[in-house]
Amino acid sequence: MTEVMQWPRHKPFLSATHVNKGPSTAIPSLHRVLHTPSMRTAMNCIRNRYFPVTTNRSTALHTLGHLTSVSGIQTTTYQGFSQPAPAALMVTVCVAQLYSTANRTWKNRHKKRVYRKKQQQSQAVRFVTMENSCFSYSVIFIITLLVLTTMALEECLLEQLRLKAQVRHLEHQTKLQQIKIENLLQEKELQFMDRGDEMVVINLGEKRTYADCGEIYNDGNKRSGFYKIQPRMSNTSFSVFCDMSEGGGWTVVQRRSDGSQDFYRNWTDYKQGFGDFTTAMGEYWLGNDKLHYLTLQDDYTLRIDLLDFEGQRRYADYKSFRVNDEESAYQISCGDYSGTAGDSLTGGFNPEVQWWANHNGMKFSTWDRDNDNYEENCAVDDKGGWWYNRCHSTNLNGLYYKGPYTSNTDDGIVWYTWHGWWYSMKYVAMKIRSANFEPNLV
Ligand SMILES: [Ca+2]
Repeated sequence: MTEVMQWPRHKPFLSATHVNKGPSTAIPSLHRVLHTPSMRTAMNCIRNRYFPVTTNRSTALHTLGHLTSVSGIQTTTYQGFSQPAPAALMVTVCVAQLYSTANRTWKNRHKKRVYRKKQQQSQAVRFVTMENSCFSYSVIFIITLLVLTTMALEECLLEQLRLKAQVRHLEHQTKLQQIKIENLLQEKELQFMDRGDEMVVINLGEKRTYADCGEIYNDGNKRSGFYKIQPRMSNTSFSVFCDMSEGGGWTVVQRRSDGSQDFYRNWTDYKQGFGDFTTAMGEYWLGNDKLHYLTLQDDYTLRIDLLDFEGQRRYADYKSFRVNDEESAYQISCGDYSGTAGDSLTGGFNPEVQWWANHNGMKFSTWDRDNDNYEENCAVDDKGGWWYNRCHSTNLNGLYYKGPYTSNTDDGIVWYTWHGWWYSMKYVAMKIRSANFEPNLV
């Protein structure tokens, strides 16, 4: 009996489950339907022969047409079939259905892959977008930062300019105030000189001994005038003019103001001191012994005030001023210069002239005691008592001329670095104050 193949019509070739699970599950299902060995052989043959790489339905249908035309295969391969051509057609349809299903599954998978790829691309795009956003935000942030920094710098520059302008304004104000102070001081000096005849002896009694005018000032006595002082090494007290201006506490050791006193004197006069110790502008020399006792007790600063006949004032300061004792012929020593009149006392204005113009380290000379470096007697030539060298660049105890003068020698009241040798000062005061002096302003 020839076996006739009956197709199980109550079942579809492929269930939805098989379709969902793809070709790998669909193929065994087909095998269950076509379970005979001969059918399996025939199917394998057809699949290997005609569908090695078939991927779509149109190719399968094309193959179907081809198969129906090759009945030779059907008669040789499917010998058990009574109607070989329809059997081959059924197998072909079955296979075509199988590959169509597989193709759909593949397409679904392909769609999924495409979808996933799109999703990945979309994610990539999102990532790129995010990256771009981050970059944009960074650029905006940097630009904002730069703008803010620039603004801050501009503000700084403006502030700097404003402060500079303020400083210039303050400097200008300070200069104006300094000029005002100088004018006031000059007025005060002129007023002071106008009352030159006034008696200004101030008696503080015997309750306390003062070593110098600084102590008197800091004891509450702020008025300039003659006071009694007694340096610590001195056996006696004496009267001296205390200049309480320019910070106060200045002990005046020499003064020239009007030429009323004779300064061409001997050694003893200069040793003991001479002149007017009562009137406000009295001329005097305090005395070399007193100078020695005063400068022995502390580190003193010497200030020399100068006034010319044009009303101009200048000064010269010397640190560490000291006068030795009589055995050393009242040898002078002084330190660094500062001031506006130039350094005439130590010849610092020209190193080449120091060998003869420097008074620092010189002994005191008078017409009757020659201690200078000159072959003759400078005190005689220049009509004063002084720390002559060979002979001088300042001669503050010289003759009182009224400004420019002519003479055989430079014997006027000379301060070379201001007016040269041929000009005599209107007013001179040599005054000293302790370098440690601190004014008590109460
Ligand atoms: Ca000499």
